[in-house]
Formats: sequence, structure tokens, C-alpha cells
Amino acid sequence: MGYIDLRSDTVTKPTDEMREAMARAEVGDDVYLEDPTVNRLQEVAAHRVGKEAALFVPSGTMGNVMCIKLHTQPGQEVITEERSHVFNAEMAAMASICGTLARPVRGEDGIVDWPTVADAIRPNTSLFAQTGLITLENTHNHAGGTVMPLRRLKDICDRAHERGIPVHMDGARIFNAGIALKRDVRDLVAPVDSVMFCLSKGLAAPIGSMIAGSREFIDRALAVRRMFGGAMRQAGVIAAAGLVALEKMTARLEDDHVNARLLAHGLAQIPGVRIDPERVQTNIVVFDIQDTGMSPDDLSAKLKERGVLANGINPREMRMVTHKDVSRKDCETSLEITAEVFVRCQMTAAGKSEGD
Ligand code: TLP
Repeated sequence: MGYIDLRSDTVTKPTDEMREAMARAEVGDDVYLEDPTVNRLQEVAAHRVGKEAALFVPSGTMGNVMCIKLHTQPGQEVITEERSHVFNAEMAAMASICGTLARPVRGEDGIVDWPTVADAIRPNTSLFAQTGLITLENTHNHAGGTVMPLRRLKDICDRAHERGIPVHMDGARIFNAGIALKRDVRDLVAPVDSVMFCLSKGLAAPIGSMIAGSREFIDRALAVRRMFGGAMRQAGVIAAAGLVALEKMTARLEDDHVNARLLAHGLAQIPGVRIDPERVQTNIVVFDIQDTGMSPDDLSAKLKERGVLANGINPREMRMVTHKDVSRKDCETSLEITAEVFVRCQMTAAGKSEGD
């Protein structure tokens, strides 16, 4: 049975054009910097985000951890939003690999502001670990694909830089943010010192992410990628798909945003489901089901029985992610199924209490 898979945009399959480009790709040994397709991808990626240089890395997680390692010294702190991927979903790599301590702060809808960040910066005395880095996630995954307004972003970066603190952006879905804000991605990336973005999520490449920054930063990053075991050989085979991702797959992300809004509006009609559809700006829909009496694990299991895949992100909230491999019709079907599951659950609960 074919599932409607709303678990993540990471599940997207490469397009036929990607597969053809992969089959045709010119390759060489990338450790000798001799893979023409990787070199081209790195040039195109740097240009797309307006940075001097970019480096192809196997995963978003590796890219983030590399950037944290490059910006910090062991014993420093990293200020990050408390629901961020670098803090929650990277196996504490910033601690175990980089020797840094996360200093989580809360941002409304995942979007931090300067006063909150400033409060978390340690005074410059020998008593406290010093703040080595600020990370920002744009779009913010677990806060529901929220987008950081450009003015807020610039404000944080300008003031951090005045204090000599670099800023790294986990821009796994930075092209979604660009579409939502109707801004060139270069504008969103210009204020930060480094960015990581994924080719393998909504852009549908099978593997790979990019980090981008100054030439000096990327030159140093080569050694760290090697240290992490992420230096690859004839990686042009996958870089070829990455080029198609960058050149062909960014504009269509708007369709995913439209489908996510459709899901959000439908979910908001279901009694007990809490979501403000106006806050759904990109392709991620996070909704609170606490008041329905059903847990995310229960809901996942019931949806799966009916052909829809979606997961919880904590004991209260579910996440549905739209992408190129789910259509508008799939989203409508998923909504009908979700509503039906909740209605049945409420009928069962009512039946039980009548019998009590
Ligand atoms: N996100 C995945 C899971 O890891 C949760 C998903 O399904 O959304 N930054 C952000 C904001 C991400 O959402 C992810 C992956 C990453 C980094 C890591 O990318 P990969 O999976 O390539 O290591």
C-alpha cells in the first residue's frame, strides 16, 4: 500500500532529471579537489546564497557541527533556541565533539530576539564560560516552519558582531524561508557568518548539504570535514543531483507552502486540535492534540492503519510536513482521515463514559 508520507520532507525521492544527471556526472577524486561536478556545485551554491565559498557535506547535521567546531573553542557556550535542531537532534555533538555547552533560550514561535540573546551572553570574567557562537534556525523546524523576519535577523547579527560573537544559521530549509518572505536567499544569509542548508529535504536531492561562508572559513572547513570522516571521493555522482536541486527545485516550494496552509486550516476545524493556521508560513505544520485525549503515538498508529504517515515531535504535538511527493489531493485525503480518527476517538470516549 502506498502511504501518504507527511513525516518529513527528508522522504522526498530524487526526480528523474536528478537520476539522469547522476548517471551522466563527470567525476574525480574530491579529496584532491578534482571532482568537476562537486566543484561546480560548490560554486553555484556559494553564488546562490551570496557567500564567498561553499563546501559539500554529507548531511545537515555534519554541516552544523562542523560550523560550530570552526567558530568555537572547547569550553565556550553556544546560544541557541531551545527547540533548535543543533540542541535537540544532533546527539549532543556540540558537547561531545566540539566541547561546547548549549545555552538554550526561548523565542516565541522559535524566533529569538536580541534582548533574549543579550541576556544569555556571559560577562567577560574568569568565572563564566564565554559565549563563542549564536545559532539561528531558519526556518525553525519544531516551532512549525516559522521564518525569522529579516529585520530581527539583522539586529541580532549586528549586535552580536559588535560584541565579537559570530552567528551561524541552520538554514536547512533556507529556500523555504526565502519563498515565504519573497526575498532572495542572499538577503537572509548576508548577516550571518556561516550557513548550512540542505539539498536533501524539500529540494529532493538524495544526499547532501552545503555550508557556506568566507573563503577563509571554507578553507579551514576542509580539514574539519576530513576530521569528521566526511571527505568524499567521486562525490560528483551525488553533487549532480544537488545541482538539479538548486537550479530546478526551489521555485516549486511555494506549492508545499500552499498545501501546508490547507492542512493547517483543515486541522484547525477539528475539535480539540490546537493550531493557528495564520502562523503556518512554510511547509511544516505543528499542532497540539493534548485536548483531544489522544497521544501523538496513538494518532500516528491510527493514521498509519489508514495510510497516512505523520509523527509526534513531543508528548503533545504532531508534525505534518508537505513536500513534492504529496499532492493537494493527498493533503485533502489526510485531513479527512485525521478528522475521522478524532471523531472515532471521541465517540469511543463518549461510549465509554456512558457505560461507566
Ligand atoms: N531534520 C529532520 C530530522 O532530523 C528531525 C526532519 O525530519 O525534519 N537542521 C534542521 C533544521 C533540520 O530539520 C534537520 C533535519 C537538520 C538540520 C539535519 O539534517 P540531516 O538530517 O541531513 O542531518
